[in-house]
Amino acid sequence: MSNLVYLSLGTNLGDKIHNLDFALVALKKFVKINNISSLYETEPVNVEKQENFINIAIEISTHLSPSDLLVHTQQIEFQMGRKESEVGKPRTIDIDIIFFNSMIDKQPEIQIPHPRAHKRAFVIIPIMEISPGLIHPVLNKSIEEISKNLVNQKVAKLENRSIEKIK
Ligand code: PH2
Ligand code: MG
Ligand code: MG
Repeated sequence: MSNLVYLSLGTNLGDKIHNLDFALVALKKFVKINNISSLYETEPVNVEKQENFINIAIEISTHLSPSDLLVHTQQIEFQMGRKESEVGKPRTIDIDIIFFNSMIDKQPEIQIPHPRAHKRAFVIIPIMEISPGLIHPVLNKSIEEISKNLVNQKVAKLENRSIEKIK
């Protein structure tokens, strides 16, 4: 059975649009990408002063399990120069699994839905663009409803830029 999964991608180091492009090309080799949000410029949340991020959300279909998908996304992160020690540091790419069907799974190594997603406009606003009616399986609220609590976080849609290679 194919799984419907939402991923959040973020970058705030180097050529950010190139980084997103590179990650999407890599992802496309093992999952089907159904939809890609616009690019959003976002202020860094919960990290010491650093450059703004560009964040996007994508919807994918995959036969992979959550843990196998995580292995693949982490491989891309490491291939793109991520180091284990980089928690809270600027990064070329961060790929987070946000929703996996309507699964609820709280293991130490992988938590679905992503436990902080609903508090972060940089995750929710891009997902809202591609799937506003999607229901958060823990909160039992739509993404659109959740977004109403996040109005004071700065998230700016980049109107005239997009990911060229994939779209
Ligand atoms: N990722 C973080 C911490 N803070 N802030 C923004 N704006 N975008 C991110 O992707 C982001 C963040 C940890 O993964
Ligand atoms: Mg993250
Ligand atoms: Mg991550």
